[in-house]
Amino acid sequence: MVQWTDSERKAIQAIWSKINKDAVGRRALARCLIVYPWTLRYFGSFGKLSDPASIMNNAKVAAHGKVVLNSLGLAVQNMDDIKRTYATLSVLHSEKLHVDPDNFRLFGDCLTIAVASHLGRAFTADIQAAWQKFLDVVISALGRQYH
Ligand code: HNI
Repeated sequence: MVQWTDSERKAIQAIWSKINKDAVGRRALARCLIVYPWTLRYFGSFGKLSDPASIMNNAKVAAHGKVVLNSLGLAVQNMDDIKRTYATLSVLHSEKLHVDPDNFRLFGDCLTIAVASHLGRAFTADIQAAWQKFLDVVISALGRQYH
């Protein structure tokens, strides 16, 4: 099981309480779709995503970014059991959505950039260290049911 220090727990809770989840979710997902365009293939039902502006302004991207951030909120609330928190979601991404798990890391990088630009100077290196550890655990849990 992953061990968390008190300061790591505090850092994750602090990040979570400070960010605007809807804005960060939308920006992170939009950035992922723009920077790594092969990820667009999973969102064929989202309508027009043909250029950066339409991706940024797509209401379904915004709604889905919110869904993903709400889901990450569950991990924040269950830091000691992230693996089980994401067991069903991992099966869904693997068996139904057929999302290549490498994309979780790419999305994670976009999320870190969105969080960093939202928090500015408050996103210090030690806060980032805790955040990266948290993301690693999330990404590993989401990839667990792949075989
Ligand atoms: Ni993901 C649906 C959570 C990364 C493609 N995804 C979901 C849902 C949640 C979720 C929650 C809704 C499930 C349901 O309806 O029961 N996704 C997460 C999380 C991460 C993540 C927490 C990473 C931190 N998903 C990704 C990535 C991709 C992705 C990186 C593809 C590049 N996800 C999808 C697709 C759907 C989806 C596609 C279905 C969307 C829809 O509405 O049709």
